[in-house]
Amino acid sequence: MKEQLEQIKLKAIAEIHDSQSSLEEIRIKYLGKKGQLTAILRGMGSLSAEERPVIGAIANAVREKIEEALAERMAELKKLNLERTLREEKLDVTYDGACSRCGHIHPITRTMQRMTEIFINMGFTVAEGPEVETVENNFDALNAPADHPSRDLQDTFYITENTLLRTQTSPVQIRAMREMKPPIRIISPGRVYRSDVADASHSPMFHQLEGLVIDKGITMGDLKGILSLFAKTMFGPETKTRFRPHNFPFTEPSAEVDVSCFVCGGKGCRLCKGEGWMELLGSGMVHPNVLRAGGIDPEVYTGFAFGMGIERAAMVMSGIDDLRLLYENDARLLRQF
Ligand code: 2NL
Repeated sequence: MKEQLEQIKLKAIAEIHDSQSSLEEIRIKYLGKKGQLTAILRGMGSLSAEERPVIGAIANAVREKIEEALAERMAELKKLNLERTLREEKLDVTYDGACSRCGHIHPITRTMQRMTEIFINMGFTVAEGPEVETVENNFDALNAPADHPSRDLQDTFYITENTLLRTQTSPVQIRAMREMKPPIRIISPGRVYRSDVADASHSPMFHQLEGLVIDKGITMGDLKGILSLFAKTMFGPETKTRFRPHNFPFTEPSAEVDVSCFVCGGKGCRLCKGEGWMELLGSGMVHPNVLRAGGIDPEVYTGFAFGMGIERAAMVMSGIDDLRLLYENDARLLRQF
């Protein structure tokens, strides 16, 4: 039995020493309820009274040795594991980050966002609508009679007899008039379409921002105040505005608004072609027929409206002289702004 115990000890210690993990399996194999050492202890009943304590002492010593070896190996494996983790998973916090080039906002989007922000700060909200519109919303409701030249002049993309690609964002305002009650203070930025051949200053798709204010007692003074404040905020506090009489079917009276050139301050330069002024937008008091088409009583309410092109403002502000450059998506151009 002594021999057996000695063998169990040597075998167990050797196994423990060689093991890379699964120490628990080894423990169970020798010291568990059905383990080899436990089996020996169980067999001790057949021993003589003199032998029993001797063998018992040896068996206990063997158990202790095995437990000791297990604890040692456990500590050793833990240390090895930690060393390996430190070696294999080390992180160099001084290493350069992966460098990816950051994109940025397109000049047209940026100009549209800037204009929108200015009007939002003046109490306007943004209204949106479909780009495929009805002829009713795009022309009829805007006081353009069936034979009005504007329908032909604005060479339009018709989808069917009654539907088209909107030529301006005014139909958004018509929809708003029908859905909201005055006071109304909205802007409608978005894409519009006209059947033009693309050149340096024309594109069959471009962007517009229109605005509409309707309430009791709105006058041309409100129009001038809002639009000159917009111009000063957009182009700088020194900016002057000039209101020239004009004619639109949807407004009466109508005015085109020029701003003093923000490059030369009005002296005349290359950008303003020696004029000192740059055309910014069209505007006017909403025509009574348009108010009626929007379900608003022109005897009770008045309003003003305006519309401006976004591309032109984006071009003068970023010094681009050909509209087509804005749509070519050439990264070499876009990266500059
Ligand atoms: C221009 C001129 C303008 C409007 C747009 C408008 C909309 C409604 C009623 C009345 Cl619902 N008017 N819009 C008014 C005046 C001018 O745009 O030259 N845009 C680039």
